[in-house]
Amino acid sequence: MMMQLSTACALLGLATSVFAIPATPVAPRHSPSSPQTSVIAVDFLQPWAFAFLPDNRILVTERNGSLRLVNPVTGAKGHITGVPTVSWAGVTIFGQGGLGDVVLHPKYHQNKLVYISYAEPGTNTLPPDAVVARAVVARGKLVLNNSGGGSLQNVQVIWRQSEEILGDGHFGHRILFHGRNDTLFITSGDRQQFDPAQSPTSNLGKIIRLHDDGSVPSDNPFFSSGGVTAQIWASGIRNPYGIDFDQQGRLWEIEMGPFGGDEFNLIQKGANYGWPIVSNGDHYDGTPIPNHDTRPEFNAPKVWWAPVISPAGLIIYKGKLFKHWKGNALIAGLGAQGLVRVQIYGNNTAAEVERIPLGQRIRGVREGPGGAIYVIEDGPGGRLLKLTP
Ligand SMILES: *[C@@H]1O[C@H](CO)[C@@H](O)[C@H](O)[C@H]1NC(C)=O
Ligand SMILES: *[C@@H]1O[C@H](CO)[C@@H](O)[C@H](O)[C@H]1NC(C)=O
Ligand SMILES: *[C@@H]1O[C@H](CO)[C@@H](O)[C@H](O)[C@H]1NC(C)=O
Ligand SMILES: *[C@@H]1O[C@H](CO)[C@@H](O)[C@H](O)[C@H]1NC(C)=O
Ligand SMILES: [Ca+2]
Repeated sequence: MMMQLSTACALLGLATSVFAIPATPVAPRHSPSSPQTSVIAVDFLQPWAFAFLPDNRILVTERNGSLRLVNPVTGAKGHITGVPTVSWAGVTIFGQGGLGDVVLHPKYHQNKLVYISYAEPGTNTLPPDAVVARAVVARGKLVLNNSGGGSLQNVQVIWRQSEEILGDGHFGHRILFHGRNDTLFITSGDRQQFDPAQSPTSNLGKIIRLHDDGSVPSDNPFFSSGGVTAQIWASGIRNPYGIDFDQQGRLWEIEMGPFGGDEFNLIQKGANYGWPIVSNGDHYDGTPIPNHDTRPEFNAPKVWWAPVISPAGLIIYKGKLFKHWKGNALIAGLGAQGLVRVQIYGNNTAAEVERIPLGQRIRGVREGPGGAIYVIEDGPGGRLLKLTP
């Protein structure tokens, strides 16, 4: 209305001030694609993941092995001690590893169990100073004190990647509990080794499913094979940084592709997603990789990106606050520097519908209390932000 008025005034060559301005202010309108951003806490050291406690405080992981406890009202950041020593290459934008995900057990209110993933230092020390590591998942009991800190106690590793590897790439290591029961999904990256993603005797390059204590559920697709094969839920996975269920119970995953070919996959029990035999991207040295459509026996991504978005986190939004986003995938993008919103249609189709720019590499995304969306920025000095419509 103001725009029309001033435009009319300009056209007529009149000063706006000669007109009475309506007393009722016009409410600012925010399209769903430009959410309000508020800063919850600042200055994390390469944060990677976060999880909400029932009292709305927030656990945040920092790559060097620090687990922080954030008071969302004051922004204060306490320390949670008891995280085992992690393998971390130091502050770099592109180095991977260190402390990774943090997730509460579905029955946290009874058992206070918190699950973390991290790169565990290896035992092979040649060459000297090399990073030799494997991804692991551990759980411990969270004991909080009255001064904004606490400790993880009786920490036990419940799962390990089957090989320790020289280098700090492609750990994956996101953790997701099935909402209604105590099974646990772990994304296990290929550690830049390619072929293990197709090997049934390696748990690299796989989606893993376990009970909450690390034992293997008897209804896993390859349970009767035993060993690490029994842990496998899906294979042919590259560098998976996000996993979530939708409200129909379908399991979705995102993974970083090579040069081109980031993927949004519908994960099905026992299926093979083709890495490294097929990909819609190419190797970094330019060597082509056959596209997904050349090998229909491998499940193709529902959405893929070239140029890449560098997907680093995923939720399927289930809240009511962002009315039009329910059931959408929200993907944290490092390269995309914001959120990528994907709409899922029916059983078999999905498409990107918009990008929400946030001006920084975004490492993680979670739905918080009341349906607000929280994101965490990558890198030294990363901030935890809250988005509302
Ligand atoms: C991580 O780095 C921060 C900042 O230098 C330091 O305060 C903290 O103690 C470090 N954590 C670990 C586990 O080394
Ligand atoms: C609370 O826990 C933190 C982290 O373990 C510790 O630094 C702090 O001293 C503890 N406070 C009290 C009062 O025990
Ligand atoms: C537990 O999760 C698995 C995998 O999604 C499912 O097959 C099973 O029915 C679930 N059980 C319950 C009780 O929800
Ligand atoms: C989607 O899949 C479900 C379960 O397999 C099936 O019952 C339903 O008919 C499918 N819907 C469409 C639109 O294909
Ligand atoms: Ca694939």
